Amino acid sequence: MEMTKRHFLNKEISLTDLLKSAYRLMFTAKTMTDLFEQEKKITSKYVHATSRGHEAIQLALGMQLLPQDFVSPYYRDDSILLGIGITPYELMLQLLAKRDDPFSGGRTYYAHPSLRRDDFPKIIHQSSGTGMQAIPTTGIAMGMKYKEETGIAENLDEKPIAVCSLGDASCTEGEVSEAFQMAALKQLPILYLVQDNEWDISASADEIRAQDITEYMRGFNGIETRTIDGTDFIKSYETVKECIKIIREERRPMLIHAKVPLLNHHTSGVRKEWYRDDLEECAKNDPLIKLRNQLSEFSIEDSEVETIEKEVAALVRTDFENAVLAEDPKPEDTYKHDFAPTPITEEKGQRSPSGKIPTVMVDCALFAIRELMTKHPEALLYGQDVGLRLGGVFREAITLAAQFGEKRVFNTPIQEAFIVGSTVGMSAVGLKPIVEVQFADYIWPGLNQLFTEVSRSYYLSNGKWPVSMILRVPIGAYGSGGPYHSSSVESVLTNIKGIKIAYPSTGADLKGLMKAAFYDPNPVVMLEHKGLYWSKIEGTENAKTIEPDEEYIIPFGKAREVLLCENRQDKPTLTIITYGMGVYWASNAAKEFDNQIEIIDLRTLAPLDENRVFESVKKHNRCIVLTEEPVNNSFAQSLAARINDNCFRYLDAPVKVVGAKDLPAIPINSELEKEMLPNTEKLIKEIEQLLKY
Ligand SMILES: Cc1ncc(C[n+]2csc(CCOP(=O)(O)OP(=O)(O)O)c2C)c(N)n1
Ligand SMILES: [Mg+2]
Repeated sequence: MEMTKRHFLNKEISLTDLLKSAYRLMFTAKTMTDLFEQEKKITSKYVHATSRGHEAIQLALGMQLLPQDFVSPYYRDDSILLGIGITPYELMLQLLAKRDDPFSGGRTYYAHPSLRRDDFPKIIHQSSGTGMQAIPTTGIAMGMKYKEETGIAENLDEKPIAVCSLGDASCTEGEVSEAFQMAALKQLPILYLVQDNEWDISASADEIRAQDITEYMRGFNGIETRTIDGTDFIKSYETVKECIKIIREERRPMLIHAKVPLLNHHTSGVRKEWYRDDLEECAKNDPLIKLRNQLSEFSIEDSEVETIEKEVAALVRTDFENAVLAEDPKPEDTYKHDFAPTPITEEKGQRSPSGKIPTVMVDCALFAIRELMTKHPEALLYGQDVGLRLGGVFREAITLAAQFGEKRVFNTPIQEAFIVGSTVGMSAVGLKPIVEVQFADYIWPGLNQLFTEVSRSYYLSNGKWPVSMILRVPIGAYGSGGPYHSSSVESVLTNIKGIKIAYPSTGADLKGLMKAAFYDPNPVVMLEHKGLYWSKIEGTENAKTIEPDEEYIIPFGKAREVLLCENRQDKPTLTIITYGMGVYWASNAAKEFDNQIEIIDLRTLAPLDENRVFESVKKHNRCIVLTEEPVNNSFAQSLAARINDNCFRYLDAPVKVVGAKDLPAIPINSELEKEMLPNTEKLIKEIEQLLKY
C-alpha cells in the first residue's frame, strides 16, 4: 500500500480516486480493529481504543491536513492518524509499546500520538485526560495568530490551522469551555471536531449533558458550527474542506459536530457486551458499509474493491506480525528525555555593576523581562491584569504593555488552566510565553494543565516536544494577606517531575534566574515572594540589590552562600538550608550567635544543589532546613530525609525542619498569622536547641 498523504493533497485527484483512497484506509481501520480483537491475548497487554464507527469523519479530516497544520487527535482517532499517512505498522508499534513506536518509544498508549516530521501535520503530545487537549491546542492557534499579527510568521501560500478533536462527553468539562472562550474571543484559526457518539463510557448523553455541542456553541459568539452525519464520507469531506478553507483564509474558529455511532468497545478493557443495548441500531449506521455503497454508486468495480480489501488484509497481518517481533525499549531508555538540555550552565555577566543604585526585587524581574522582550520578538507576556491599565496587581509588569504593545502583553480572562496550558501550544509554534497566575493560591485551577500536559510533554513525546515557558507565581505570606493570598505551594510543585522551579530571594538572583529560565527549553515556575518584592518588611532589606547587567545569568541548580562560617573547636556551629523568606529569618537569627551559623540559599528547588547542601552539612554536623510551609510532608522534610541519607555519619544532631504549623490555611488576623508562621524569634529558639544537642 503506497498510499501516502500526498495523494489526497493532490488537488487534481478525482472523486473516484478519493473514494478509493478513503475506502482503503477505512478498511484498514476496520481490519485493524478486528485483528486486535482476534489477537486479544497479545493486544490486551496494553489498553487500546479504536475508531470503529467514527472513521468517515476522521479520515475526511486527516486526509486534508497540510504539514504546516497541527492536529490533536484523541485516543479514538486512529483513523485520523491513518488519514495523515501513519502506517498500520507504526500504529501497532505503539499498540504493543515497542521501542520504535514513533510517537513515544513505548511510553504511552495506543493512539496517543505526538509527531514532528517535516512532511506531516504536526502533533503535540496527547495525554489521556479527556478534553485536556483543548487548551494546549487552542494555544497553538493563539500562537499562530500572534506570529501573524507581530510579523514573525513563516511566509506560506496556505496559512496553517490548528485542529482539536474531542469526544462529545469531554465537551462538558470546564477546561474545554475555557478553550472555546478564548478561541471565540480572540478569533483563533482553529477547527474543533466533536465526535458525538452519545456515550461517555457507560453514561448516556441524557445522563451527562443538558444540550449537545451544537446548542452549546450558541453561547460562544464567533464560533460557527456545522452539524453533520459523520458516517457519510463525502459529506464529511466536503464539510471539513469548507471549514478548513474558511479558517485558512479568514482566521476564525469553526466547529464540526459530527454524529457517529460507536461500533467497537469503549476500550479493550471496557467492553461493549457489558452494557450496550444499542449495538444493532448502531450497526445500521456503519460508515464502512455506506462508503462501500458509494463506491458502487460511482461505478467502481467490485473486483477493484476486493483487490483493495485483499491488499489491506495482507498488509495489516504482516504489519502485526512484524510489530510483534519488534524490539522492546531497553531499561536504560526509561531515563531518556526527562529534561531537554539547557545551554545555561555557568554564571555569566556582572552581578553588581558599579555606579548603580539598589533596585527592589519586583523591578529586577520587570527589567529582566523588558530586556528579553526587546531582544526576542517570540517573547510575550500574558495573565490576569498584566495589560496596559495596571501592569499586574503587584505592578510587576508595569510599562511592558506600553512599551511592547497589547499584542505582546495582554490580559486574559480568569482562566488559570488556559494561562498555564496554552503555553504548550505557544511553545510548539516556536514562541516563548511568559505567563503568570495572580497568587500562588490560585495556581490550583492551572495545576491540572501543569501536571497533565506541560510537565510530561517532553518525556512522553520521547523528546520531541519540550515546553519552553515561564510561569511567574507571586507566593508567600505578606502582612495579613489572609488564607487566600498567603499560601506557599512549593511542595506540590516539587512533586511534579518535568518542571524546573526557582525561588530566588534577592533581586539579582531573580533577574539572573529569569534569564536562565527564558533560555531553558523546559518549563520553569518562578516563585516570587510577595514579601520580598519591595523589601518593605523589616529585615528583608538585602532582597533589594544592585541590578545586574543585561548579560547576567545564573544556571539552575546552584545554591548561593548567604553566610559562611568556619567549623570551630570551641563552639558548635550549624548550617541553615533555606530559600525565599527563610533566607531573611535565618540571616537575622544568625546575628544573635557568635559566628556559628552558615546559611545556604537554595535559589532553585528543582534542580536542587544537593552537593552544596551536603557539603555544608558535613562541615557543620548540625542542620536546620527552614521553610515557610507547614512542615509535615513538605519539600523541606523530604530534603531533610535526603540529608539524613547522605550525611548520617557526619551528623551530631537530627536534621531539624523548621516551618509553619500544620494547619489548613493562614488566618488573616495578624496575631494568628504570627502564631502560625515561622519567624526570626522562633528560629533563634530552634537554633539554641540544636546547638545544645
Ligand atoms: C479527565 C478524565 N476523566 C475521566 C477519564 C476516563 N475516561 C476515559 S474515556 C471517558 C469517556 C469519554 O467520552 P467521550 O469524550 O464522549 O469520548 P468517546 O470515548 O465516547 O469517544 C472517560 C470518562 C479520563 N480519561 N479523563
Ligand atoms: Mg462519546
